[in-house]
Amino acid sequence: MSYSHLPYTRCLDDPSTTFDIAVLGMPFDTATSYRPGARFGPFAIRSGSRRQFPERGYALDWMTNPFTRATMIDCGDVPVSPYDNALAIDQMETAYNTLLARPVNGSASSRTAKLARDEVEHPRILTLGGDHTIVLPILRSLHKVYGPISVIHFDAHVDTWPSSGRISEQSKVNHGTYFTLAFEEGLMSNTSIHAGIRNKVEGPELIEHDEEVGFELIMADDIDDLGTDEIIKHIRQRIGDSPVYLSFDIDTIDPGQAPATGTPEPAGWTSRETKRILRGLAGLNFVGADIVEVAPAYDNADVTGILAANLADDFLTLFVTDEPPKRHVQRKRTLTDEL
Ligand SMILES: [Mn+2]
Repeated sequence: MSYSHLPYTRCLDDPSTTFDIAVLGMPFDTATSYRPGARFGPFAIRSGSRRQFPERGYALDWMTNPFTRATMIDCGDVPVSPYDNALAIDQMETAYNTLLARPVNGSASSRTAKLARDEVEHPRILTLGGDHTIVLPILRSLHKVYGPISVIHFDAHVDTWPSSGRISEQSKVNHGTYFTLAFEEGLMSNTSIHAGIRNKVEGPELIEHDEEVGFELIMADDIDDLGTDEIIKHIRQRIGDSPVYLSFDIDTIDPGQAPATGTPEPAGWTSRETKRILRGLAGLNFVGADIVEVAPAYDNADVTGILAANLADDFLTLFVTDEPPKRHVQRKRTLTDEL
């Protein structure tokens, strides 16, 4: 089945169907440090989207239906090698390059042409992971079109481990090092930001390294001191007008609400808080997005798959909206009247 009942086409092989936005699965999980299983993430997210329909896609919190604002399709999954990570990363980059080079359908307003080096409008891709390593081939591909870009990285972990000291070239590339490698390859501008961080590291020097790689840090706890509005403001200021990629690790969300992931960390944000922050990011220049690290073998009653599908709808909405929605739906009576 396709994501949110979108039309499914084998668009990697067949260029005849044009689109503005594509959903693409990357079932790769052979660079994971703890619990494996995110290769089944694309399946779980599509399965979690069964109750989402484009014709009933009007979200009251957004006050819009993203599916009416652009031509969207589900392109299925990239065939990735489960035996050879270097080959798999190459396969993912080739697939992303292929879709990024397709002409847009043109039913949506121009959004990426002003950001692209060739001044041509390029499609946007929402990738369903996969472990977080998939971001490296994606950033390599986006760099060819946009040059260095910013990243908004929702995660419990910084994913900027140093790449040195690993025993082989292949072991350097994993779901904790890919941002360091992306930095070393010049794929990112120095204006990226993490949100939701709460992992333990070897020592404070790792945070200095994180800054070198180009990230500012919003800790999970910051939500208690700053609130969602200040967090939104921080992210928007950091990113400004730059082309920006949104990468969302499901472990951002507290494991009580999203247990099905490879490296769960207690004391995360709730789904409601996170969705509110996401809505506040509308209007930034998004050139792509992903949701990663969903590993359904650890799920209960599909809660993680359903949440991931719901968040994926928010990412599609971020691709097509120009500003954050008004905060409240108009009510006939206020709560104070009722007291
Ligand atoms: Mn991650």
